[in-house]
Amino acid sequence: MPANLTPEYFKAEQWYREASTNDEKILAMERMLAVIPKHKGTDHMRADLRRKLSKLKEAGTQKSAARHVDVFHVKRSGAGQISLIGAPNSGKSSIVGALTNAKVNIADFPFATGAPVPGMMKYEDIQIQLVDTPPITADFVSPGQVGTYRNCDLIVLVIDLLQDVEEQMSVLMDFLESRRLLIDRDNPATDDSGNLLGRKVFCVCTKSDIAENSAFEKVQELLKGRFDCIKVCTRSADDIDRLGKRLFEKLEIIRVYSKPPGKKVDMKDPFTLPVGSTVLDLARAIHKELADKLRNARIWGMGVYDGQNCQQTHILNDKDVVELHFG
Ligand SMILES: Nc1nc2c(ncn2[C@@H]2O[C@H](COP(=O)(O)OP(=O)(O)OP(=O)(O)O)[C@@H](O)[C@H]2O)c(=O)[nH]1
Ligand SMILES: [Mg+2]
Repeated sequence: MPANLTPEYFKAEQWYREASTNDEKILAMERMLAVIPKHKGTDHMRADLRRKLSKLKEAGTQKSAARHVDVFHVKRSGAGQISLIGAPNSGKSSIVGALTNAKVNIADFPFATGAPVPGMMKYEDIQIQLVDTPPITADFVSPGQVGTYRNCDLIVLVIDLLQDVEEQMSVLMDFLESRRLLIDRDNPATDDSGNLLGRKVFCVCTKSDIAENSAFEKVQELLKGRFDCIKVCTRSADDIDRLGKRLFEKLEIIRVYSKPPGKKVDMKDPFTLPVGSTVLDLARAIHKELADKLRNARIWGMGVYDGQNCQQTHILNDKDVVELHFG
């Protein structure tokens, strides 16, 4: 009996083929099993997939002596990690080069970048990590590249306004969707440990200095408000400043300055926490065990009067100064 495999299945199979880590292979194979048509013609295939999946899971629990270096796993640094995705020549390296000190290769030919290149962007008093990546096309994705996106906090979709925007959007969205890198609020995909597979996405359109405005309008139309989108010229200092600020906002983090009771606040080295974090979350970030002894806090900042006494559940704002009191 024919297996009648679907395009969705083939995409999951491609995800499996290009996965370089055991965890990513497990995710892809689970997806293959979830979307494979279930009838007599696929009985053998499904049994085979289940066998391979349990082998992968077994291998995942054993400590492997021979560790291979995965160039697509970029060690996190700073207050957040942002990875770029885009077509060849779309301006990814130009963005990372303009915002960070990374030694990127900017070139007027496609496939100039062959491996991820991280760099640090200074935003006011914190550092944010940006990761330049090789391009993605309909026919080519570097093996292991999916891992770079799985590891980050925010994916920046780079769209070149001089190339066919519909084609770029379709290739990139297809990649993100089929690897479960998009957040589905109604049905959030997670791994076995409950970690979310989807990532936040922000869209940056390049070459606004020479492109027609209609290209940007087309991108907005295609996005249908799904993600925010801005257009930039990567050679304009004003645009680059504006982009840095938007990237910080899109990470959805706050900076909080801890002040020891009776002492001056150190405004140099803030803690960074997700938006929505409470006084208790801050205490946990500072010291897990001390957090149990947290009594209350005094806060200077937005929405409170200076030195206001606040409970553990009080939600902090960006740039709050917090004095924690332990009992
Ligand atoms: N006019 C103009 N040119 C740009 C802009 N951004 C990038 N470029 C040019 O576009 C070309 C490609 O830029 P890169 O940053 O190397 O593109 P990439 O996406 O890293 O390319 P790959 O590594 O091959 O995927 C270079 O010649 C850049 O100078 C822009 O905003 N305006
Ligand atoms: Mg590049």
